[in-house]
Amino acid sequence: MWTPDPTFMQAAIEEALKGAGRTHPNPSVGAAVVSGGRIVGLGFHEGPGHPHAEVAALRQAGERSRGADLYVTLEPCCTTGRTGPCTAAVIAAGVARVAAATLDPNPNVDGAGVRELQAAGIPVAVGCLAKEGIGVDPAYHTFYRKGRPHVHLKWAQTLDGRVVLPGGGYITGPEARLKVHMERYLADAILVSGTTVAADDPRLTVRLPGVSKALTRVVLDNRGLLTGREGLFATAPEHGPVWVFRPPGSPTDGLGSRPEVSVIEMPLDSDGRLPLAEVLHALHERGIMGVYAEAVGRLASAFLREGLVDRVSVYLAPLLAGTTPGPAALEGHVRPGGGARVLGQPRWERAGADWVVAADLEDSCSPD
Ligand code: AOF
Ligand code: ZN
Repeated sequence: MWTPDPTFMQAAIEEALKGAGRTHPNPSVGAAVVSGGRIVGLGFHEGPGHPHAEVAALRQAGERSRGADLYVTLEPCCTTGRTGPCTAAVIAAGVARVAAATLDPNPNVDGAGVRELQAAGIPVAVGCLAKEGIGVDPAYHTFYRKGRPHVHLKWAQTLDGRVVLPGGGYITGPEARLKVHMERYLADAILVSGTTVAADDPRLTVRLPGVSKALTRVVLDNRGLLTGREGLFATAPEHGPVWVFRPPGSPTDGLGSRPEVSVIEMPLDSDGRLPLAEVLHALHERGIMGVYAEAVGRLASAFLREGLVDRVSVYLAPLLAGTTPGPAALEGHVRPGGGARVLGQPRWERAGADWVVAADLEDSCSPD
């Protein structure tokens, strides 16, 4: 074991973030090659089929890789997928030592990459800025470590906790809405309730200047309300598929005739709700790693109560709504036996006139 310098791992983390949101199903990874106390190569993974971060950084460093330290946000892979194993590239480049922020939770790697490097006589330190390393791509880690997708629960509310304005319309301003689109971009799927689709008719697309991304749109249609004529269906397939979860024998049909629309039938639980753990299991099986759940009321509370939320972002607008027709931000217990939930280490951030409070919940993926 050797003691890596967190400054260089931080540089690798910043490099990794350049690929965030576009590497699925691969992780976002960054690497820095350090020689003589300074960075001589940087690289990040741009997505499936592109070189891995280590290979990109070693290429940039060239001959200076020999005898250098390699900092990487994820354990180097030892497998051949769309590209060759990084371990072989690291050994061939003559790297002296390797620092990885975390192990690669992919069961094909998960420590085997470290062992391979060690067997070649390269000291490997794992755990430098581990929490931050996981934070580069929390969805990837949650997907493998918890066997379900990472769930980022988001809602926007007035200062009096209302999520619908008396006259309708957006609660937050344009800066906050831009941030929501950036958060959608980082996910693989957006999840909403059928009630939200019926009430707001949202498109659930990523709308960022110069950027497009097809996301899976997941609708939990407990009551079988959707008809297929909602705006959401008109945007498919360019904006991604639509997956509708609903109980068997729903009152409306006609959703299943288009290739981009899938209906996943699931019996309701004893409370008349779609079982969320099973929904997430179905998403996991279909390869969804990160879910952006735009939910309020009973659905948002149920996600919290069942311990299925990894990150929560509350968008807080300086408005007072008074009596409104919609639900409160949360309805129902947020812990199994009732009681409040404390959001540890909340991050408060301004977005125009609004505030965004974000926190990672304590039952989310812990460092290796
Ligand atoms: C790394 N560095 O930058 C990435 C890694 O199909 P491939 O060849 O791209 O391999 C994909 C797997 O490689 C992926 O499932 C994960 O285990 C690892 N990703 N590993 O050393 C990288 N992106
Ligand atoms: Zn690799």
